[in-house]
Amino acid sequence: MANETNVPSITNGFHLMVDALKLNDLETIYGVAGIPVTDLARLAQANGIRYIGFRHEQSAGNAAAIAGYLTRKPGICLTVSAPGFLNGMVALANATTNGFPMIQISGSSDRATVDLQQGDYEELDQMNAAKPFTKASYRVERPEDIGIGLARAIRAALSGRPGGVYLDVPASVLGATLDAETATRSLVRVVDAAPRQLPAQESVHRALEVLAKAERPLIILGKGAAYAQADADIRAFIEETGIPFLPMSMAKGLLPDDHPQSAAAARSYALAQADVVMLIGARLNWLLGHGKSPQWSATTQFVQLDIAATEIDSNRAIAAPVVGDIASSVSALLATLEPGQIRPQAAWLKELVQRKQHNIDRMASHLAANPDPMDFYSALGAIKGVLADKPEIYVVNEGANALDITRNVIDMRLPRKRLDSGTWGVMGIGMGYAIGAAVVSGKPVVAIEGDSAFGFSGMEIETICRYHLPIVTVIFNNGGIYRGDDVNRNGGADPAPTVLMKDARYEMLSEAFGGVGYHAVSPQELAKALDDALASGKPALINCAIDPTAGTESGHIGNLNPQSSIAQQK
Ligand code: OXT
Ligand code: ADP
Ligand code: MG
Repeated sequence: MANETNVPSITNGFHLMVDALKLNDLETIYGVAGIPVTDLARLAQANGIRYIGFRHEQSAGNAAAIAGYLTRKPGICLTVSAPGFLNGMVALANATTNGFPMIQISGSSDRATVDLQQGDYEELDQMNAAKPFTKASYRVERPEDIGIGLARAIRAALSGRPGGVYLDVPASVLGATLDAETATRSLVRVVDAAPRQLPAQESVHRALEVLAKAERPLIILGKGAAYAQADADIRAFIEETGIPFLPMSMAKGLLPDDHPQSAAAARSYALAQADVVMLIGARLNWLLGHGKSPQWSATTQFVQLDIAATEIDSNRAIAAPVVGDIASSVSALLATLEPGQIRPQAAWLKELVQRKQHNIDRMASHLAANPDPMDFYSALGAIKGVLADKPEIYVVNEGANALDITRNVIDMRLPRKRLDSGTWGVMGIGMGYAIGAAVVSGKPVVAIEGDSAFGFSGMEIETICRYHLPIVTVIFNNGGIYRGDDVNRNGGADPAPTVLMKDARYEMLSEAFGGVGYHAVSPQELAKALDDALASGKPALINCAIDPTAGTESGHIGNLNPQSSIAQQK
């Protein structure tokens, strides 16, 4: 547009990027400022985008990723070049692995110098470095391509199976000027970034026919089902068919954990004995033993609902694939289902109830024991009591024992409230996920962290305090990775590889930044601290002293941990 003196008004890449983000309703950036994106962060903030500044790009990326999962809009992470880019990459790769929509935008150094490897400041061919870890990796080389570049990134992140996308923006492009009219015309508002994908009707009939023949059917709900936000239809299908369901960890709460059809407390029995299993947004990966022996029967038949056609037959033959988006697929199944068409055998339901009761009794006795020092169960019993009437609270969770035992003890009653280590079993998501969840929802978050797990993102306590976020971090301090009692096998003074500082006063970290710190050595102290912290709505950290001998090596996945004969002899 021409101004009054008829000189075209000028804009630049910084402004265009901000305009492009706003045009697509991307209202929050999670990042770390520095050359060449400092002014981008400033300008975004000045123009009404919320900018959350982190201490490390990995946490910024994790916050963006979980924001993407919760909102179904790509979370935006902003980083500087080479090392900042790489720090964010772990989160971007993790987002891709988990199917969370996220876009990492990184500034980059001078193209000509980088490509001739002439040693630029923070030199790296970032676009190509990102390719193996992302759904898509693009570079914008001209300011007038910022709009289309962001549009491509949004569509790639959201359509089909969601994932992480990298968008490279060289410093020269950010600073480059162009006339405002060309700039405005270059912007793209993405229409229907994740179009519905209707399943073929014959696939719906086939799935129902396979389920109708089942005597011992089981539905497994994964985080794809949670992401789909088709909560009411999924529940209706499960309740109308009467099929027992097993939630994967981030699908807990899609139906409440205390729902009578939940088979969570009879997990291995349900997997081994089911004759037809319907996977809804869950991959047959390591978390499900690849669908193979010894966890599974060789004769089990599968129905699988997934948006990614290539997921079908990934590990086992799938008798009835339903390829489509879960909301459309479940709605088609419900519309096609005839009354009484699917009926699990009464004996199957009875067996599951008995199995569940056995494990529930075992859990109850763990929870009733009140050892001194606290073990994971007694600490979690206290937390369970406090959270019982607060289903809206997000639970972020990582660690080994701290992860596995929390998953089983803390019931979830609302969808998408449990956020955890996910498909990679990764440590380091804790504070980033907690911040992302608090920022997008404004709701309180309780992050239940192993002491090792916490260390990967612990400095973000400062970020939590700086933004006054309602996050209570609970550290299960057993003085180590898995346990705190291992010994140096050469008898020297150095601690063993898995040992951390036993009496670390993590609560002082919170106090250092103006948050509240608590040190809890009994379930009563823990419950009171958590109650008080949640009531205050302020950032807090509760350091829980856990018996260093309470955990097991690798938590519930010790079977995946190769052990050397040398270690066993000692
Ligand atoms: O089937 P059965 O009959 O056995 O019954 C099951 C359920 O039905 C039953 N159950 C219940 N009973 C009663 N009531 C209720 N409500 C109930 N609910 C369930 O309980 C049993 C067991 O249930 P579960 O656990 O679901 O069943 P199972 O068969 O074990 O499930 C298999 C899995 C695989 C699905 C499940 O175990 C699972 O989801 N596991 C996830 C495991 C995982 O991801 N672990 C994290 C990685 S471990 C390791 O890699 C770590 N590292 C290395 C590292 C990583 N990861 N990342 C990076 C970047 N660097 C390094 C590190 C450093 S962990 C770690 C730190 C550890 O130290 P911390 O200090 O942080 O933590 P602590 O261990 O606390 O010290
Ligand atoms: P979990 O770890 O909970 O078992 P996974 O991450 O392994 O879950 O699997 C999630 C699956 O859900 C992926 O295969 C992904 O393609 C699929 N998915 C994600 N979103 C949708 C959707 N909206 N519709 C259909 N499938 C989806
Ligand atoms: Mg520990």
